[in-house]
Amino acid sequence: MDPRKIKRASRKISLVLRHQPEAIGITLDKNGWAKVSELLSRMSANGYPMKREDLTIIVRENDKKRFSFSADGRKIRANQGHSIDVDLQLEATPPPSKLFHGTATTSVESILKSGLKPQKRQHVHLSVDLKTAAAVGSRHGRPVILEIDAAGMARDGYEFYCSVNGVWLAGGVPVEYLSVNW
Ligand code: HQG
Repeated sequence: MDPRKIKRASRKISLVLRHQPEAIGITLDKNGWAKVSELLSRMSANGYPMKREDLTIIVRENDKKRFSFSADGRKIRANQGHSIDVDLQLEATPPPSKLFHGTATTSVESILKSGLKPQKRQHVHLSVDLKTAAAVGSRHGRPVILEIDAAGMARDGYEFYCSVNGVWLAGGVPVEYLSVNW
């Protein structure tokens, strides 16, 4: 597969495994896994012809390591970012003392009123560094970075999870733990 096709297929797989498995007629189990054989045949039937080797390249070379195979290689799932209700069985993990969230300037007022909410996804996504947060924020417009007092939240009993591709996840961030890093 040429790099353009890999990128196109990768985007579709991200949509399918995080948000809309029905878009190509597959189902995920309660832990978010799809059968590799089913994904390959349904991707192919929906205009994304691909073989097992192509999927291996997509998983291995994805810029954000968005997908993982199961240990036996028969299943695949997205590592984070779901809007559908799946249980990734992540363990609550003590976070670094500070985490960051990049958003658009237009969302700041609302966030400072009601806190960070997961919106359509299962979790709020937090970054360990400013650079990543800025990249995430710029997807939505002119970026602003919010600093999260993760140590304070953890002390107050809030739980954090770290996805296998290094994105920190939380159920939400109340306003008192947020400051704007203009
Ligand atoms: C905002 C990408 C108003 C929030 C990235 C964000 C990430 C509020 C937007 C991953 C709000 C949701 C997730 C409130 C939150 N009022 N706006 N109270 N609370 N928001 O895309 O974090 O490339 O669902 O700031 O790298 O931008 O897809 O979340 O702007 O890791 O793998 O509501 O997606 O990864 O947007 O991005 P999103 P996100 P991938």
